[in-house]
Amino acid sequence: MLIKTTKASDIKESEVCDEGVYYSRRKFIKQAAAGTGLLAASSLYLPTSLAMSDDPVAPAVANAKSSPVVKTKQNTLKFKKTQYGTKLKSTPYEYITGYNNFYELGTGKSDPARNAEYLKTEPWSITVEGQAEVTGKFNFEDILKRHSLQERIYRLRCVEAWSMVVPWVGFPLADLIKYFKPNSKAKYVEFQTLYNPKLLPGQNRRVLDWPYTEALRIDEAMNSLSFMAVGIYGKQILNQNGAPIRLVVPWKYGFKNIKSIVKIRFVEKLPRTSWWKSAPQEYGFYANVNPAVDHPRWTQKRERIIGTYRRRKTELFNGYSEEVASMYSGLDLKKNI
Ligand SMILES: Nc1nc2c(c(=O)[nH]1)N[C@H]1C(S)=C(S)[C@@H](COP(=O)(O)O)O[C@H]1N2
Ligand SMILES: [Mo]
Repeated sequence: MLIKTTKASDIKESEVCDEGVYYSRRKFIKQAAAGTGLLAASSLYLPTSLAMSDDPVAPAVANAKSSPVVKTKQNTLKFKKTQYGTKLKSTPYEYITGYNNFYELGTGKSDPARNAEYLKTEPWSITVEGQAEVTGKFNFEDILKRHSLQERIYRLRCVEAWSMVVPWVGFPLADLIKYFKPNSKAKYVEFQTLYNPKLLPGQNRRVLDWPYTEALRIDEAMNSLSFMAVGIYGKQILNQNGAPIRLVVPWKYGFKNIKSIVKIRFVEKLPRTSWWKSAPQEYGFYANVNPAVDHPRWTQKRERIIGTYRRRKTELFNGYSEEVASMYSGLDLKKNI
């Protein structure tokens, strides 16, 4: 019998980047896309960089360093540490702020950092509408004042099969929602990003049906993991990451984590969210991270770890099953993507 012993220091096989497999998968995507005329259409979809650029990571970070990623008025935040994610290894700041998806600031991974200065976040307000006792327009500062800030280190898994670990600073979404006192008709919470093509020039192209819209079931929104982030690494969140306030739902694919929020609506009917609307067979409403459900054009079993040459196995609910699985006990996760 062959007995294999592994030391804790050994790198897991699943974490080693298999360049051959990775590039051939991309080549396949390119060829398949070219053959069906999908290449042109693919600029409308999320995976443009995955399908079309040769090394999205290196150039993104090189560009980020020469662009104004650090705002002149980037305040340090006061926050308390928590137990969330203390065992995870956070992705370096340059990658978190230099490798982004924020299509309103461009569809390339380094575009949001380069175009960050277009967006002005002062003043900022959030309009709250719908099935709630407290509605109206609220200054961002007034909202912020009601919450004490905490740090949570969460995994972020993009539907494009890459991942990061981000030390967010913010407050629980449940605390924000409680203030507005939603009524029993509030089955979903919808969020909208600012619509202003001058401040978000990517909105001059109809890549998506702007404004970017996302939503959660009310129980998902009230889950203890759901978080509103206003900072990263203890500093005010930069525009490319969704300043001044963005959603973080770590068990779902990245696109649910809507940035630069100006509107929150409590609604009875299932809202039509942006990516779901644009390609429903590829991006569902739930968008729960699930290695057993492949994207129609690539596998979701593994993910590239941004800032390293490693890959890891994707985990169901991005590793947060304990906190969230019970919300989906009656749901067929293969059908409800
Ligand atoms: N308004 C808006 N929010 C958005 C996006 C976007 O294009 N516009 N991209 C989403 C996607 S696909 C991902 S993976 C995350 C990326 O967040 P990060 O750039 O802070 O890592 O933001 C999400 N939120
Ligand atoms: Mo994403």
